[in-house]
Amino acid sequence: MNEAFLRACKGERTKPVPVWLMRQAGRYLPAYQKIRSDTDFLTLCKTPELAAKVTLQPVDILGVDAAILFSDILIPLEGMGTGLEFHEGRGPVLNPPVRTEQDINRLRPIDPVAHVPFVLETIRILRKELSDKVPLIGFSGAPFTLATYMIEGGTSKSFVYTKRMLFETPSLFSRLMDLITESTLSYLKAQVEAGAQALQVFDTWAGSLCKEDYERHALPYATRIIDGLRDAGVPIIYFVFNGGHVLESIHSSGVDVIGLDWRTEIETVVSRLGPDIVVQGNLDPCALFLPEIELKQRIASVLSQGRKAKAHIFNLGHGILPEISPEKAKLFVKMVHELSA
Ligand code: 1CP
Repeated sequence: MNEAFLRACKGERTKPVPVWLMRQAGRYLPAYQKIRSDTDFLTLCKTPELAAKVTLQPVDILGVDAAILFSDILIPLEGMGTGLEFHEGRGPVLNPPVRTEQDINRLRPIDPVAHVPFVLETIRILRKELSDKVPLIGFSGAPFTLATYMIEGGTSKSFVYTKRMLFETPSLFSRLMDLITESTLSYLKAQVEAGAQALQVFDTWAGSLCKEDYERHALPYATRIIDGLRDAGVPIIYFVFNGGHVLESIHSSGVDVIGLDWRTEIETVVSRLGPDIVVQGNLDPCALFLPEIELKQRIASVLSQGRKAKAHIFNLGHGILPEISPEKAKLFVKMVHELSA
């Protein structure tokens, strides 16, 4: 088994530098599109054989150094009692949204074995299929990001209902956050028990908070998850999208690996947090539109900055876009490997 990814997570400098892509299973791959053409997204997530199959596609096609479970951060919310639908072109809809005390009262903590057995079964299938290949990453949303979907009822740009609850009725907000945190913790523990070898916690929308609010309303809950998984024995990656203004706070969570979007250069991160950090990232996903020579220069630049940290896992700064060709994604992985060999 190729252990480069796990070794880098533990702070070891590796040659070559391991690479995987956020959203590496998805619409940019014709093999994924083929399965999606007659299976809706939720059915795909809930059918272990199919979810395992699409998880393996980028491993076989691109040659990445890690697999990430095919699921979605919103899947466990349905287990907690919210409605969940995915509408083509409009994204996720959680109906009715969670905005009042009565709404919170209808929710329950997740019981992973009862509510999301298909996720655990997908992980078990994958560990068998991946045994001689690459490690498997499990994941969840971070509590703040999950709360935004519950409270807004879907995706949002301004997070007005979330911020309104957090400012107007902070005790209600913290009650919801406590419930999501406990559920996320048991959800991630169940993933590790089923076989996940590393975990990534996605805080996609926490960057919409200023530092003070991030430290009060998002970080403590993410930290509780990181602390609560200490004994599980797997490395944790915490990815805050658009989190350049809260790097010091993220670092204070004690997380093993800091996931970075493309806005903050790794050398800046190292100068702010010191060289004793493990980083993951952080090429702009749109850089895959560059001609080959310039793409190579960008990758070389990220790699040379990564050498200033204790260890580096290469990734994009956010999910790969559906518009990218599989050939270009494959070239990207090859370039990272060759330039860091
Ligand atoms: O086939 C389709 O059209 C569905 C598109 C799709 C896919 C492929 C969605 C809907 N989710 C996923 C899979 C997914 N989502 C993975 C699988 C593993 C992999 O990386 O290959 C992961 C890790 C996620 C995580 C996820 N879902 C995040 C966090 C990461 C990020 O992108 O910041 C978020 C915010 C979501 C919510 C979500 N899922 C899907 C949509 C359209 C959205 C909404 C995004 C938004 O609110 O703007």
